[in-house]
Amino acid sequence: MLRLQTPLPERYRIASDGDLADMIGQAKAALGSRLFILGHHYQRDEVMQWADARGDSFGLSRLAAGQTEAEFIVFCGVHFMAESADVLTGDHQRVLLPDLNAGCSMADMANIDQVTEAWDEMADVVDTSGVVPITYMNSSAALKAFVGRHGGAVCTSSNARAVLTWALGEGRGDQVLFFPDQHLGRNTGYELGYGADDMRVWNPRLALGGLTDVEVKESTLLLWKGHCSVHQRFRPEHIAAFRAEHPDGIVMVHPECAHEVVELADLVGSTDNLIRGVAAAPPGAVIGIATEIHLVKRLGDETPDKTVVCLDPLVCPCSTMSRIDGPHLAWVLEGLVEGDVRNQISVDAETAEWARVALERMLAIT
Ligand code: CIZ
Repeated sequence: MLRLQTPLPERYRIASDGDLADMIGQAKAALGSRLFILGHHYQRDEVMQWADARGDSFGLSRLAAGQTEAEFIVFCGVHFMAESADVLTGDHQRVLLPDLNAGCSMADMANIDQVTEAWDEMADVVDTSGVVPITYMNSSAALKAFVGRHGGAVCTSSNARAVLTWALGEGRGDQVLFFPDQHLGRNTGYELGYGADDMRVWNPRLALGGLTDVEVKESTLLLWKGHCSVHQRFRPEHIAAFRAEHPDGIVMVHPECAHEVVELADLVGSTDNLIRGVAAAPPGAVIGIATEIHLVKRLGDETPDKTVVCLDPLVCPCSTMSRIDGPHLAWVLEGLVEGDVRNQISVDAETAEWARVALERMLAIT
């Protein structure tokens, strides 16, 4: 999705790291409790050092909602996260994203027009009152609102199992349309005991998702053809190479990885679960992780008694998350000090209302 970030004035572009640190530190001090900075786990250190709280996308949105005193929430994450924070915070609070180009390629793989079209096409083949739409947290507010309106819910990588169990529970649904990440959907489906024949990929570029009427009718899980560019890079060969070098090593992977990677892991978990997994590993452990590199590096730095390495030797940063940097953070904060609210992310009232319904359903389930 195209979002236009204004080029920064020259003083930010040419500023040294030290100058940027002074600008950010002074603006933060001037704003005091009016400001709360959130840092996603995938953020670079130069930004993370200023965060008042760290977390995953949903954890940070909940933290934002709990910061009722803060007038300005600066979300150092990506666009869909700032939208969720806006949905969950009060009307007196404003959420800002330091760089509007910080999107999420996976979230952009399913848009509201495509999902509405898919739903209408499905309705020609099955009774959609028995289909529960589930969207991963990593999706636009418009998609969260869509699932809210159609009796579905949001899920995160920590609670996908509980949400899918709910969706396919007695009297609720016989089928799930899951978007945008096919891998999280498939890995969770296998965890729940479904087989390959129960799950089919819905390709939004093809009529009826590229499936026959019978395939649509017979699938329990229809998995949107979307993926995370970072997690999809990990391959079984990476795990084989790590295990050859470290026979006692521990392999931890994120459920956005392909199933053939997930089935080789010792621990499969969301960002928060991976962090807990590293903390729980014995001193001296060598841990190979399949997730974003800034998080892997930070885990290594913060647990010096363990060796933490990225399973992909070519390193995989979340390039959109990395757009948030010192110059953009300084520009947004100095704007606030001057009374100029830059890059506010605002979800319209109707979308926010239905997105909140879908988020609240998730909370009620988990
Ligand atoms: O939701 C998030 O923050 C991401 C990107 C993954 C996770 O597992 O928490």
